[in-house]
Amino acid sequence: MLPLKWELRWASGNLCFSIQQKCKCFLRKLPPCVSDNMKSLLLLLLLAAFGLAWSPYSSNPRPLRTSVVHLFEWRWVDVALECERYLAPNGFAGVQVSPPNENLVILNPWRPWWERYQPISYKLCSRSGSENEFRDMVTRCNNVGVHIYVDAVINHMCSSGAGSGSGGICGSFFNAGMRDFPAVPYSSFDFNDRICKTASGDIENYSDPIQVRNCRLSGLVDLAQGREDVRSKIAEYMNHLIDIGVAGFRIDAAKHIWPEDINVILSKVNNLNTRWFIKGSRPFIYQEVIDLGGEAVQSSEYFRNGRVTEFKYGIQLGTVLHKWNGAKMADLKSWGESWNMMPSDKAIVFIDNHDNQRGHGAGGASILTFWNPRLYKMAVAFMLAHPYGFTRIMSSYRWPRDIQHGKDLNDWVGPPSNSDGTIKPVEINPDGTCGNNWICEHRWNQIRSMVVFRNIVYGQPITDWWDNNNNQVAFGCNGKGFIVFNNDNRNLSVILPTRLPAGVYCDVISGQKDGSLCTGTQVHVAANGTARFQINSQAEDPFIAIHVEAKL
Ligand code: AAO
Repeated sequence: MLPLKWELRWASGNLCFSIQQKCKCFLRKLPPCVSDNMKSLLLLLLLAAFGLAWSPYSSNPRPLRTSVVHLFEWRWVDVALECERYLAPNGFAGVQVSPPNENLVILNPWRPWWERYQPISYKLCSRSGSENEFRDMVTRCNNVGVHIYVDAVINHMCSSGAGSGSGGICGSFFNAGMRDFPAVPYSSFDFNDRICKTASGDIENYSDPIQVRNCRLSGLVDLAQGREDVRSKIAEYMNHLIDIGVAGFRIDAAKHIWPEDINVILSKVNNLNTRWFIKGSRPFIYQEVIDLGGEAVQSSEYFRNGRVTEFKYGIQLGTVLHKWNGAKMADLKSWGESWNMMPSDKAIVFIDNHDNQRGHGAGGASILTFWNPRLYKMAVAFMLAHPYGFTRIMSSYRWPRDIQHGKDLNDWVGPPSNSDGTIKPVEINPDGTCGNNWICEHRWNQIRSMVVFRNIVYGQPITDWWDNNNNQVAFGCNGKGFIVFNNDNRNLSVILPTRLPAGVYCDVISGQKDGSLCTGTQVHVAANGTARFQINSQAEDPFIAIHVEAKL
């Protein structure tokens, strides 16, 4: 049975409980003398009294945090600092970190990012840092209310052709040919070689669901999750992370694991650590299943275990913003399930991920990334303003792209690193941007502001949709916020109903509210709730967003 979608939160001084998106407020307008600490305490007591806890579908009952950021290839020491100095103050719910377990060191090509998807053991030891550094990060992030989600590579170990030796990043011995990983330990019995029926031993045909689960993904030795000892070893690894304080998992290559096996493994996984989480809370689970339609394996097979990646989201939204195949933003009026996407409460959504931003996985040319910042910011803003799905923001590093015949020859290049292979720190420039080739999309003002916007409008339906039947669109969030886009080649000037209380609002895209001033554009909402919006088609950021907390 699926849990009800509920939420308890403070909204403009009222304590509100919403269930299935219907909102009821009580304890109306607490006097200003009730401090924020008192409010937090009251909220916690109420949560405990109701016995409400986390589920595999909801990452975070903390009311005001709704998005996670993937800090791809960051070191644990940098993630810890980022939680404290940036993510907590700006309302991020959590961080997806790169796989923390020991992987094969690959020198040819030189330390590709994807070596981390070739496990050698479940020791917490990687280019991002040691177990002690990992523990310190989880503690410090949890202490400021930012939770850590681990990328769990549990479908396979390293490449079958990786040879043998002590080539794990922490020196663990392995013999890939013999399927021997003594540091776990796994032996040849723990792999699917006997039951895979393809000639090569690899997945050869995605129309056959059996080989997709029982054969090797790109030559990676395929664990037999149907076996009790394999299930227990994986659960032991996940429980080690949960004991440390991790809040959930991205299940890598979930498509290649039988959904029943994931279900049994998760049944062996403990509740979250009560040092930070309400007793009985379950880990937040999101499974990486690429289902664009037309293949044997379907996302819906995995819904009982938790959320699933919705890869159609970034592909379709990218196509619309590029205006390809006659697509236009006005079409987004029906954005959501009717675009052939999974139910909103099962979906984890993103504009790009670490694979498809460089041509891996699925997506193709329509995927927007930081390389195309103008459209990318619009896409991320649309995603964060729209209620569909649980949102994940990508945070990348720059690499020397070398695109030939549509393929990036440098798609393998690992994170900014020193000549000995150690990852470079994320330097923060005086203006808040990142140095050392870290892109830090999550720190771009427009994206950061929209993360806050989503927290403020969360749970509200879309209201007052408007479009010009082309690429100028606008919509409200039931009186909590309003957003307007101009992706046309002509200027926009229009008066629209917003449902916002009358007053002067700061556009949080061109600037922000700073005390009693706006650092960017001002929007005047009249007594009847309407406002004039003007957006030049050549503007660097041709969109405007206002919300109730950006009112002067
Ligand atoms: C590396 C080398 C390989 C080598 C291997 C072993 O690159 O040449 O054989 O080592 O030595 C990452 C990298 C891989 C890397 C691997 C291990 O991306 O390049 O291999 O680490 O180091 C499938 C899976 C999906 C997977 C994706 C990459 O279903 O789970 O491939 N993503 C995750 C991670 C990823 C990681 C792994 C899994 C492995 O996010 O970072 O790999 O841990 C179809 C299928 C998809 C399939 C794609 C790609 O997609 O539907 O399921 O994804 O093909 O094979 C259209 C179609 C679409 C199709 C797509 C591509 O868009 O509509 O369905 O075309 O054909």
